[in-house]
Order: sequence, then C-alpha cells, then structure tokens
Amino acid sequence: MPDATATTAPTAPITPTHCPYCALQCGMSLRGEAEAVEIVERPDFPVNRGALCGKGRTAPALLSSRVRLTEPLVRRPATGRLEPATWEEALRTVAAGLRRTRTAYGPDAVGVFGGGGLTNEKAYTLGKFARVVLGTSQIDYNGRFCMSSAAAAHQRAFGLDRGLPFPLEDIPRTGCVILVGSNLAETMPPALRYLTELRENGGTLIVVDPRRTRTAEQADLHLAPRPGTDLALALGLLHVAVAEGRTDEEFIADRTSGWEEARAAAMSHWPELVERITGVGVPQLRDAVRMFCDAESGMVLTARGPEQHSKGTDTVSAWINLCLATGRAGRPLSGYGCLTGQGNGQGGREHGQKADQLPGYRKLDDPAARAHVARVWGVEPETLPGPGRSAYELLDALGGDIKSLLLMGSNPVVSAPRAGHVEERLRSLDFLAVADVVLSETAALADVVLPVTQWAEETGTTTNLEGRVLLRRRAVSPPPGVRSDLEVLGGLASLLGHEKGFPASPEEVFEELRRASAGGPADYSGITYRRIAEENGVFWPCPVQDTAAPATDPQPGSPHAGAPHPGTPRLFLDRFATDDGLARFIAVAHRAAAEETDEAYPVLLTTGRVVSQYQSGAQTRRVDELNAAAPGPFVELHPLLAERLGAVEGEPLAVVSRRGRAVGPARITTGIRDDTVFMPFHWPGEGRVNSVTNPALDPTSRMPEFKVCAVRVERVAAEER
Ligand SMILES: Nc1nc2c(c(=O)[nH]1)N[C@H]1C(S)=C(S)[C@@H](COP(=O)(O)OP(=O)(O)OC[C@H]3O[C@@H](n4cnc5c(=O)[nH]c(N)nc54)[C@H](O)[C@@H]3O)O[C@H]1N2
Ligand SMILES: Nc1nc2c(c(=O)[nH]1)N[C@H]1C(S)=C(S)[C@@H](COP(=O)(O)OP(=O)(O)OC[C@H]3O[C@@H](n4cnc5c(=O)[nH]c(N)nc54)[C@H](O)[C@@H]3O)O[C@H]1N2
Ligand code: SF4
Ligand SMILES: [Mo]
Repeated sequence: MPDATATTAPTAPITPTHCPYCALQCGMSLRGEAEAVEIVERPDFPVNRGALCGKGRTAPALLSSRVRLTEPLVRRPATGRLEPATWEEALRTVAAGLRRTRTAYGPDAVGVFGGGGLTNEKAYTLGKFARVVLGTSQIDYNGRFCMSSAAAAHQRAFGLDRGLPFPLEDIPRTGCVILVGSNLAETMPPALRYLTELRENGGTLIVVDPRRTRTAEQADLHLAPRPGTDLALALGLLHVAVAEGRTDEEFIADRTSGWEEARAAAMSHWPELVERITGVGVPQLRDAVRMFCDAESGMVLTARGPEQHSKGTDTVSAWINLCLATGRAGRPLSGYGCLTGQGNGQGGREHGQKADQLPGYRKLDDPAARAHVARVWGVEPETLPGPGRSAYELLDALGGDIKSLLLMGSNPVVSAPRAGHVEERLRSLDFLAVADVVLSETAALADVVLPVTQWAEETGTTTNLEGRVLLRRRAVSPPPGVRSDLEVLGGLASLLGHEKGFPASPEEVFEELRRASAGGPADYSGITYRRIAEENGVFWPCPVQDTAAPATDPQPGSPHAGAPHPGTPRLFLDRFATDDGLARFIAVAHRAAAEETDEAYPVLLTTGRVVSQYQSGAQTRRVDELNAAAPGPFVELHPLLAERLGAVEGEPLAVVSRRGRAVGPARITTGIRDDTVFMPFHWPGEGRVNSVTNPALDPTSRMPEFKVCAVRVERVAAEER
C-alpha cells in the first residue's frame, strides 16, 4: 500500500491520468514513485470532478511489487511448476508454442483472448497481431460478456453503437430516467451524483432491478421484476403507452421506420399478462408510463441486469422501442444509452479484438473495410481471415480445435460462465500464454506468464462510457523486469517473422489507429494525443475535416487540413446513423429464460457486483482495504425463502445448478424478491458463482445468460464445513 505518511516532496511533478478500473474512467493525478505514489485530486475532469470510489482511491496499491509480477515465469517440465525465466526465454517459448500449433494444425488452431480493460492501442495491436502475424480468425474478448447485447441492439436500431449518445452532464437536465438493471451506486459511485442532481432539479428516477439496491433506494419508483423478464416489462410499458395515447406520432412518422410491426408485437403483451410474467403490478406499470411520458424529455439507460441474458439483444430493442415510440430519442436531453462497464469497454470493442471486427468499428466481412485496413497494415486483403467465434464458444473450443491460446487482459477461470468447464478446457490446451499484471487464477494455469506494465506506468488512450476518448498518461516508472503489452506483442511478432508494424510506442500505434479508423463508424482520425490533453477528452466520431486529403492517410498538420472537427458529444440529433437516417423499430416478443425453475431447481439465481471488488477480483483481491470491506462471496436471500430453507444469517449455503455449486454465507434481506438469490462473482474456489451460471447464448450478440439460471439452495451440513 502507498503510505500516506510517505515523504513525497510536495514539489514532485503531478501527472494527470485516469483510474485503471471501470468505464467512468475517473480522472486523478498522481505524484511520487512506486511505493510512495499518492493521489492528488483532479477536479478539472468533468466526469467525476475529483471524486473517486474506494477502488480508484486504492489503485496505487497495485503498483507495489509486493502484489504484482515482476519477472516472466515459464513452466518447467521437470517440476511442472511455473519458475522465473528471462524475457528472452519466455518470449521464445511463447513464439515456439504458437508456431508449433500453427504448423501442426493450421492458423485457426491458435486462439487469442483479449479484454475491455486494454487501452485502444493494445486492443488494436492485439487484433492486428492475431490477423497479420498469426493469421487466425479465432480472436474474441471479455467484452462479449459485458455489453455485446446492447451493442447489437444499438446497431440494429440506430446504425451505430456508442454506449451513451450524450455526455453524463445531460442526465440531471432531463425529465425522467428509467435505469434498468444498473446498480451504479456500487458500480460507478461518482456517477450517482448525476441521478441525485436529476431529482434535485425536479426530474424523476425509475429503477428496474429485482433487488432493492443502493441505487434503487434513490428512486421515485422501483420496479422489481423477476430476473429474465425485462423484455416483457418493456413491452408492457409500450402497450400502456399506446393504450393511453402517449405515443409521439409525429416523431414516429418523421424519424423512424418499422412502427406497425413493433406496435403489433407490443399489443400482444397486455398489462395483466405482463404482471403475471414479471411480478410487477399493473398499477406500477401505469405509474411508470405516466412518469416517463409526463416529463418533457426522458432517457432509458440499461446496464448488465437486462443485457446479460440469452435474449439480451431483444430486451434492449424493446427498451429502445419504448424510447422511439414516445419520441425520447434523437432529441436534446432524450435517448437510450448503455452504461458500458470496463475501463475501455467502449474503445475495446471498436478497434479489432472482437471476432467479427476491424478497427474503426468496421465489419470483417465487408470487402471495402478489409481493403481499407489491409492497406493500412500493408497486407493483401485476401490474407485477412474471416470472422471467428464468440468468447464463450472460443473458450469452449479450447483443447478441441483450438490447441494454443494467447490471453491478455482477462481472467476467465473466475469470470466465464460455467467456469468449471472453462477451467477444464484451459487445462486441456497444448499451450497457454498469459500476459498479466498479477498471477491471476488463469495465469496460474499458463505455460508462460508475461508480467506487464499497468495503467499509471504506461501511456495509452481509453474511451469511456460517453464515447469520450481519454489519455491515460504514464505517471510513474514501472519496476525493472516488466514490459508493456505493446512490447510483448512487438517481441513476439518479430520472433514470428514480422520485424515491422508492431511499434512499442503507444502514440505511434495511435497514429496508425487513426488511419485505420478513418472513414469507419468509430472514426478517430481527427483525434491526437495533444488534442485529448488540451480538451480533456474528445468524443468520437471525430474525422479529420479535410475532404481533399485521402481518407486512408489523414494528415491533420498538412497544408490540406481544414478546420479540426470538434468531436461529437451528442449523436443522432439530426439523423440516425442508418442508411435512410431513420431509427428502426425492431418487433420483438417475450420469451422465457433458457433455464426455467422446476421441482429440482426451484429458485432463480442472479449475479453481479459489490462496490469494493472489481470483476474477477484479480486486482482488487490484492488490496487490503478492499478485502476488509468485501472479504468474500455471499448468498443474498429474502427472509421468506430463508425460512423455507431453514437458513441462518451468516451460515453457509450452497447454491447448486445443473452445472455446479457455489458456497457462501447467507445474507438475509427484504431487499430481494423471495423467488431469487443473488451472489457476486468476484471470487474463485468454492465461492465461485460462475461454477453455477448458464452459458446459454443470445443468438445475435452471443452474450451468455449470467443474470438468470435455475438453482436449488441448501444448507451446508456442519461436517462439510
Ligand atoms: N464495484 C464494481 N464496479 C464495477 C465493476 C465491478 O466488478 N465492481 N465492473 C464494471 C463492469 S465491467 C461492468 S459491466 C459494470 C456493471 O455494472 P452493473 O450493471 O451496474 O452491475 P451488476 O451488479 O452486474 O448488475 C446490475 C444490477 O442488475 C440487477 N439484475 C440482475 N438480474 C436482473 C434482471 O433480470 N433484470 C434487471 N432489470 N436487473 C437485474 C442486479 O440485481 C444488479 O443490481 O460495472 C463496472 N463497475
Ligand atoms: N456471474 C457473472 N459473471 C460475469 C459477470 C456477471 O455480471 N456475472 N460480468 C461479466 C462482465 S460484464 C465482465 S466485463 C467480465 C470481466 O471479467 P474478466 O475478463 O475476468 O475481468 P478482470 O477481472 O478485469 O480481468 C482482467 C485481467 O487482466 C489483468 N489486467 C489488467 N490490466 C491489464 C493490462 O493492461 N494488460 C494485461 N495484459 N492484463 C491486464 C488483470 O490483472 C486481470 O487478471 O466478467 C463477466 N462475468
Ligand atoms: S468509479 Fe470507476 S473509474 Fe471511478 S474511481 Fe471508481 S472504479 Fe475508478
Ligand atoms: Mo463488464
């Protein structure tokens, strides 16, 4: 831990940078080095205005060499154990492992798995490395588990996918916010301020969550549907809006297409039916519509609650339909938005580590996109592989037709659905290489572990949930013995015969990314490190405003360059990004969860987060203060269910599904439905809730059903403890 009493000279340089964790990307400044780094408040950054949550505040603890890896590890055949090695040996072993697989089985036998926490430069380079150096189509990343359903729904309605179409600062000025399955009081604490200000300004807040969370406690109206029924709920609200004459016919006619079909679909979800499916009463449905439509403007914001389902895409479409039908989209202070999750959850899905994608949010199966990116990469378009498998499908294929894996920025042993199976698949690989900051549960299974630099030790850009491209600056020196992910990929590329094209300098990579993204949906070509620094972030799309310059080679400093594009904080005000400029209604109907309760598994399990741990916990479980606040998993359940089970507060309960079992102490509260239990997913071992979760996938987004499955809950007998 950095010691508050450590003596850093007050005159030491202060470097503004950003938190390593969530998509809010709170600004902070750092002063001092290594064990004595301290945070200096950075009130000038508008998103958090200096505020940090406990995770951000304690993030410097991760810089300490006591918790992180500082030398490469190679598994020795003699002992079967990971032991220290030189960088040269480690990189040669990785290159040899990947080459061996490719020679024996072909390029698609090598898999690559990335992460939404990686900077834009890293995500871009990882995608390029997979396609150009390895020649594999088998690359995907953990963002598939995160916001892929919202991304897919965004694309099909608006023709473009950016988390929020407006800056957070618009939220307090709208009339009503429906916040669906987001517990932002715990997952983005500094953002709670926007909701508080909304209510202070006379706006209303509706929260939809099966649990009365700290966020739901702030609401004017809390709807607590049965997990997995948001699709019916949204259709029911649309039905009421139609029945009560609250639709905006002028907006529908001028700015949308497909209303008749969507309307017909909603009309078959009448309120009493929706009440039976969701458990939300008809009067509450009517109240919600009244609150939403009485206001002049309104927003619907979703997070993982309604999205992480095998029908997540259709569910988000249903919420978008509600916005479109009531004219709450494409106008100031109105719209649908998704609260992305990871530090670079937005940018990480734009620049090519996704199975079907090329930089600039281009499609891998679009010939023009292939030609453009191939030109920037200096390769022939035909050499670029096609789209590959989605994250869970890729993990499921390990040891099958994928024999080797390079993994960077994820810890699937803890965070993947049906994690027991995924762990077994990882163990069955011929070769596994992991680049990480710490020895995560997944790194512990690897043949080679590459210790890398992290946030404050390196420069790079991230794109926050608003679509604001930010500069995370290097503020401290990394410990000797670690290298950056870019150096790792460059080193491997050169061992695999690609001397050029994989620079270690983040700014050099960004300059190439600008060219590769130019003319694509997520156009970064007008953004430079300098502009980001001067403007406190730039919103994409931000093309180079110079029609004379060739699109593939924008040169903002050249004599051709026109006035710089200002960036785009607010999208869709004049037109949507579809071909005809109209937003598309998508006709969707409710369907059941992939796994319904029955006699053997009579209870619903849902999963999520607590404020003091982050994701798989690989980072935050190494910070004392956070462990003290959130020491382990728990099973949250209602007193009525507790009574039926004979459960006692604090005593262990086992949650068992068809896939596995997870154990945690009972936490009894009236703030949850009595047909549902909740467990957070931050821990490995017997408390790993992903041993239990269902990998059923959404047909469009390939998102797994993290948020609902059928379980039985049992007391753990004393002799088992
Ligand atoms: N402290 C902390 N903060 C984080 C993270 C973290 O791990 N820890 N991770 C970051 C990342 S990557 C992400 S994606 C975001 C996630 O941010 P959130 O989406 O806010 O987080 P979750 O806790 O996964 O889910 C939110 C809520 O969904 C509810 N829910 C469960 N099932 C359903 C359902 O069927 N319908 C509805 N409407 N709600 C349901 C849960 O009760 C929960 O309160 O957080 C980011 N911030
Ligand atoms: N049951 C359940 N499971 C879930 C969810 C849920 O709600 N319920 N949510 C899902 C969601 S939304 C997400 S986003 C996933 C996230 O789950 P994971 O993908 O496991 O995310 P992290 O724990 O953040 O893993 C990031 C890993 O990369 C390392 N790392 C951090 N920065 C860097 C870097 O710059 N370079 C490299 N090489 N490594 C780095 C960290 O130390 C850590 O080991 O979990 C999913 N799993
Ligand atoms: S809210 Fe997110 S970005 Fe802000 S300090 Fe906390 S973890 Fe970091
Ligand atoms: Mo996420």
